[in-house]
Amino acid sequence: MAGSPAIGADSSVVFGSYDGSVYCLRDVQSRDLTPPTTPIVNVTETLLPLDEPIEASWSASDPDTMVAEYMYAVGTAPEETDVLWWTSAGIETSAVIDDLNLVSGQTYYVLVKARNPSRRWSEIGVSEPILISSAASSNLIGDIKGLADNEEVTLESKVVTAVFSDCFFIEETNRASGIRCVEADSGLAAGDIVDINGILNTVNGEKVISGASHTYMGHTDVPSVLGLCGNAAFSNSFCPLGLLVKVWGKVITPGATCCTINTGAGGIRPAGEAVGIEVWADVADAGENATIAATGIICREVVGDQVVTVVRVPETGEVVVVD
Ligand SMILES: [Ca+2]
Repeated sequence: MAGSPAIGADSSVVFGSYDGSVYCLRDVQSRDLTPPTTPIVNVTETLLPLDEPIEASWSASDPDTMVAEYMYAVGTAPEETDVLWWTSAGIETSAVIDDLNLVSGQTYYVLVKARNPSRRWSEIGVSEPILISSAASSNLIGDIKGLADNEEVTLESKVVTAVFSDCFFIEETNRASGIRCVEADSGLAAGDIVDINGILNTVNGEKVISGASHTYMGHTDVPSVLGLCGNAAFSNSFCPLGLLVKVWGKVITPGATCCTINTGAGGIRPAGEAVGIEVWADVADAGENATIAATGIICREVVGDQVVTVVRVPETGEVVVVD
């Protein structure tokens, strides 16, 4: 013989001959011409937080022989292997599939096929769709505000800082970040602790949770008011929108329920934004050039056809004429 014989699939013996041919000897009776059953594929979670591995398990059988190997793959459709190409699991019937570049909001499928000792491959079994959610991956308002619009988001144990008829605002107790929850007539009060679910959106340049629903969890103190001076209200590096703040400024345009103040930031903002900050409150006492201190939520609102930065003063807030 020209070379050592090799043991092939289904116990065949393969060897080369000096006549140039390759011979394969096999017990014809042992050949299993029918493939294993199509694997049943299960995943532990169909709504999976971003950065968590996919945990899948499967089963198949071959009534004539046995399953000699499983392979699994991951794709963005039941027939795709575009995320993870076929990977051998040996005869293991589960895997923790890690290090995939999964994208929140995208749906993925785990595909599994089985072969018997005669190298007959089964049909491909496909899992339920797995939706990747970013919601549970962070409970920080600042992280949530960094997500793309239209994501479903969930936040737990946040403190309500102000309540209005059309919405309310929640904040971290360390005042790092706050956000508007668009739910009318919530019945909540400042200091309530809530869990929130809704859809992240950008409205007037402000990240908000639209279609918000809340679960009341308890009551605590409202976080201390954050003082915002001058340009801080328009900061690019720190987003104050949604926080309970105190601003000081000189009244430029007086009014009964709304006045515009110059906080010292000065000038007309780029992109045609209005000068200064509007204060929405009972400000009838604040005449032109009076200096006021207003405590409320800093946010964005449309006034006329212009988006302006507003401090909305809730009933629990206040406006003080300083000078
Ligand atoms: Ca078979």
